Amino acid sequence: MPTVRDTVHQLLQRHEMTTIFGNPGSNELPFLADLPDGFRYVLGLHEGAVVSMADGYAQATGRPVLVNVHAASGSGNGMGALTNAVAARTPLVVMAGQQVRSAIGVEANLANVDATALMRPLVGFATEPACAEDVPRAMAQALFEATLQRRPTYVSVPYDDWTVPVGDAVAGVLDRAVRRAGALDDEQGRWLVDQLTSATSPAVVLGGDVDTQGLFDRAVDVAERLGAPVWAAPSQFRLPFPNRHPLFRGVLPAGISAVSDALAGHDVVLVVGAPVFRYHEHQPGRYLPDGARLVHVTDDASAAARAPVGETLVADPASALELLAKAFDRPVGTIFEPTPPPAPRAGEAGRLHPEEVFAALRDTQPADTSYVVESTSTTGSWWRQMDLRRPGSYYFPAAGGLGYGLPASVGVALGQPGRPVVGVIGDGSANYGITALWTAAQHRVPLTVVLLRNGTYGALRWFGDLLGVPDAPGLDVPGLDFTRIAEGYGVPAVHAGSVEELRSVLATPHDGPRLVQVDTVLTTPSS
Ligand code: TZD
Ligand code: CA
Repeated sequence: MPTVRDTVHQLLQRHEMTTIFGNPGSNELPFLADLPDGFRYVLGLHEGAVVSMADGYAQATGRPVLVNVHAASGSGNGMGALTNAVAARTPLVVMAGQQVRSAIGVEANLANVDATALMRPLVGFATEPACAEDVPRAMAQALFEATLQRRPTYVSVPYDDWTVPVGDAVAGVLDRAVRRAGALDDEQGRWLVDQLTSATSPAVVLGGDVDTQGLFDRAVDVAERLGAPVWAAPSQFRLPFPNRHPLFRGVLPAGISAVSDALAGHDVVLVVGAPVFRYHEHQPGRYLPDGARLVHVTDDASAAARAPVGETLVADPASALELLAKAFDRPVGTIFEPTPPPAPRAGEAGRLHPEEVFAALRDTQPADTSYVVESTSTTGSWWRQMDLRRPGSYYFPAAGGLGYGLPASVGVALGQPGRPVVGVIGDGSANYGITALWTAAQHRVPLTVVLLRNGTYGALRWFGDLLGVPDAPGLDVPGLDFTRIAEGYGVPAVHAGSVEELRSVLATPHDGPRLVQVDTVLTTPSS
């Protein structure tokens, strides 16, 4: 008779979830016995890195991914990284081992006491099946919930469950399929089109979902038909529109009044595939400029419910954009002539300006490169210099939780073999996910990590000024040499001391991972 373990292995095979990101403990070992051929276990050395690698891999492949971590301690280590996966709406199924059923009540070592409660604020669904026979169905539910809700889920499995035989009835779950339809109905469609035909000056705001849902090119088509200016929604984790397109106005600032100021003069603001909005620095004020209506399309019911303003259609952004493309069936008014970038600002002796680093990347890396960025004081410089025109070109920690960038760049590279990946990481951020370098070395992941070393938590210096705290302790990170750290994990590394050196290193072909460290001058995110 097949066991719980055989059945779950088959379930994972049927759903193509055979690349597992994990860091196991004793509770998890019985699940890993007899893994069929074709499974790949990508070991991460810390659960934060494990979750972020899986997040990058799931985003790059557009598929749900299984994460295998240890009970309370391992799950807890992964929770910071899970905040980003929640905000990015990444379908991760986090499966943790649990002590044997009879040992949970007495709180034996490594029992995960009240396992589901531990994760509940973050995950959309958490379960510890009531009996062993229910584990395969619960795993199927967790993967369907993750996909339908687009939110991580959590399953805690007592380790004595895996070898329990299951009857025929349980195998029925293997053949299940769950499909969702999310198109607008006719009346909703008419209403949406009316909003835009009656607008005198519409503005379009696009969220990361536009890119995760494969709508990057469709969004360009619709914006060109509307002839409307386009912004990326605040706190962007993916780029939904080519950043040098003449209709692109940039990423909206992440403050309430600042958004109103940026959108002033528009009477209809169409928001697609984003929450309204993911603010950051608190700048109280009106949510919208005078005379503006907000029309919102998202398939995220929670984002629809919590928005402070506007009318929302809960539907697939794909169906709304398709409808608009049909409704505005007129000759395309805009020819995509990219706005050229300005000359990069200069640094000082031995320290490059971040703009010089980004201009070097732009000029030396292939046009379809995916960038995973976790460098927080350099966003202004980034958007001034980069020229990103392809879907899947840009990834950023969606909830602002550091420790995503380095591991996610490994996950993205593993998820899209053949497409170049560059991680752009600050000397503060790198430390939270540093162990991902080891995984990159072990799997010979083709990846360039550009490490910007300004010696400080640059963004917090800027925030300190904003909040009237110019003298906070604990903001500098001197004395870190990432070339030596990287070499220690098995990743070849160089220090580039000048623009010429940097450009020459970046233009050199390489196999596997490499790290390029460069010293940079301090900038602010907005300058
Ligand atoms: N811890 C975690 C997990 N996430 C955070 N966002 C922070 C702390 C706070 N934080 C920021 O929001 S930005 C930042 C910190 C510590 C500085 C990052 O430094 P960096 O980049 O060197 O990576 P810059 O360009 O110097 O800002
Ligand atoms: Ca820094």
